[in-house]
Amino acid sequence: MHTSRRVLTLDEFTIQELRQFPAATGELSGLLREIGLAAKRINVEVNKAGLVDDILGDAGSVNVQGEDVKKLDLFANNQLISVLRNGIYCAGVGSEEDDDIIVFDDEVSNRSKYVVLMDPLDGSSNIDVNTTIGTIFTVYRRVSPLETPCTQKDFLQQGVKVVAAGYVIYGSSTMLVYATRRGVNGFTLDPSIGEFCLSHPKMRCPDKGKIYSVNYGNYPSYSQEVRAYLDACTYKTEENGGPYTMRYIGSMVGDIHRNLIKGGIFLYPGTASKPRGKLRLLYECNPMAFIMEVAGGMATDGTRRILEVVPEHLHQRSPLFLGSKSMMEDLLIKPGN
Ligand code: P6P
Repeated sequence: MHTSRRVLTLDEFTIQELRQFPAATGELSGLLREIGLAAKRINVEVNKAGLVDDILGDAGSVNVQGEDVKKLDLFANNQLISVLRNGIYCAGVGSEEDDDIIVFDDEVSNRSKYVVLMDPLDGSSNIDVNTTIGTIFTVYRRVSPLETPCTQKDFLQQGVKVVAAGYVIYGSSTMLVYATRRGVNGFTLDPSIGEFCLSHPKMRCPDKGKIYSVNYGNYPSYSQEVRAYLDACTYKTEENGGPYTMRYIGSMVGDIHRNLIKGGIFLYPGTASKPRGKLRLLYECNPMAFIMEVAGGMATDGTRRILEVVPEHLHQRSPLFLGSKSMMEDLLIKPGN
């Protein structure tokens, strides 16, 4: 089928955005294109994971989170680090897969004004069962002086300082979704030309929704307030805005992407044994919260805006509640979630 609509590629879109700001240096656009390149390489391996015996399964190591590292985790991590290190727009990386920040510390990288935080392959426990997984990235402007190596402080910034954040979702199609303060835009990978093409311009999260996403297996260990909210969702009827639908695939990129498009709320609350929950603030909660807020939604840790949390260390965790504004406001009126 011939499509008459001229579809912008990611490169064309970032350059078009750049032309809106003649004073811009083009570094952020270039950084986003580099991330897109790494995503295309990761996509090739993700799409054939079941066919290539040396890419499925555990890598035989455990990451800083105490989770079994999958071979695809390492491949994705290495691809992103390699592209960003060999590029000219990034001074260093903080990754879920590495205990400490990775400082590129060469003459060109030290002149770069951005650093990147990432979860190279989120939801990797789903790889072996062919369920949607994702890459999550966050871009910050450095606070350390240019011409010097980046430092820990460049990464331990509040989410309100995020310059750009996005994810790649490896699902029925592969999409790259990213947000700057100008908006959220989604690009679908067209395998016939090997380019991400603008398919979801100016994405907005519907103010209302009927989807709630949570791991009910942890229900007994949630706070009374969270349980009350989940009970309210479960027993919604047509008379009070329901009925709601519970959808949870155990891969936050997939769950949040669906709720971003259809409207809904995603919850990963803390529990009695893990009050800070499971998800990591800097490279999971903050990027998804930034995207959701730019799209008109809300994101909290149950008591305050996620983007205002002051990070203390690279891998700290946080409870996460985010999604449609009206659903979040229903949740927020419950004190101390
Ligand atoms: P649980 C995947 O491991 C992940 O980090 C997120 O993608 C996902 O939302 C969450 O953990 C699922 O955790 O405890 O419900 O299996």
